[in-house]
Amino acid sequence: MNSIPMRIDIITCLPKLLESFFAHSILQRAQQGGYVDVVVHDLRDYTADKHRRVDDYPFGGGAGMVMQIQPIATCIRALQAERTYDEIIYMTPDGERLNQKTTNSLSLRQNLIILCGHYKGVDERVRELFITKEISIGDYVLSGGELAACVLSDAIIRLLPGVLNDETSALTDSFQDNLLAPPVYTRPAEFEGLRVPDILLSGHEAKIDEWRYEQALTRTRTRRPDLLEE
Ligand code: 6GU
Repeated sequence: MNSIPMRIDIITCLPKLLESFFAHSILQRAQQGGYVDVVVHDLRDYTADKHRRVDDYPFGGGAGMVMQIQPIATCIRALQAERTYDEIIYMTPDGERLNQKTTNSLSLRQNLIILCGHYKGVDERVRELFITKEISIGDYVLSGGELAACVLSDAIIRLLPGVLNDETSALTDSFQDNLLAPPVYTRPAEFEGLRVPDILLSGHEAKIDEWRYEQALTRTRTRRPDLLEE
């Protein structure tokens, strides 16, 4: 290990949902390898309410419950007493849509808080007082911000140097350079008459790179022309 692990604190009313996600695969290895510390906080541990409630009816009436400011404020302030946070992120469908540029930039930060929204969302004053960034993972509504927090954390953590076995592999992902990734093949070289493109078997590195770049361009042009316009 050569540097301080990145720290991600996730605040949620469904801690179990997140714990199982981080207990597996690359995310588990990233934590065991000392690249990241993910700490999940149960909002109910921070409420002053004797029934451990973290939500209440909306002022002015209407459907759905609203997450109260008190437990969130208490939790965030307890965390801020321990370290300085670069961003306090609120996962919400009305946030800015997540893309690779944002995950790249967040992967360079040291300490992050991610707050998961639920029900009809959080009391607006939470956003005013604490939140520095609001992120959505797409134009559809999830039942809670937990899955979105997992998506965001995964996208960030895999970019931390050393987390992926092959360090160059995150650099050739789709969306780095605003291009989709080119097609890939592995053995066998022929399956039911379908052959791998000859160029990939040629051993000619420069030609292969060129082919991949052209494939990436074609694929982006046909599937996601919007990426080329950016
Ligand atoms: Cl961040 N939260 C919820 N509840 N739904 C979403 C989302 C977030 N992003 C897309 N849909």
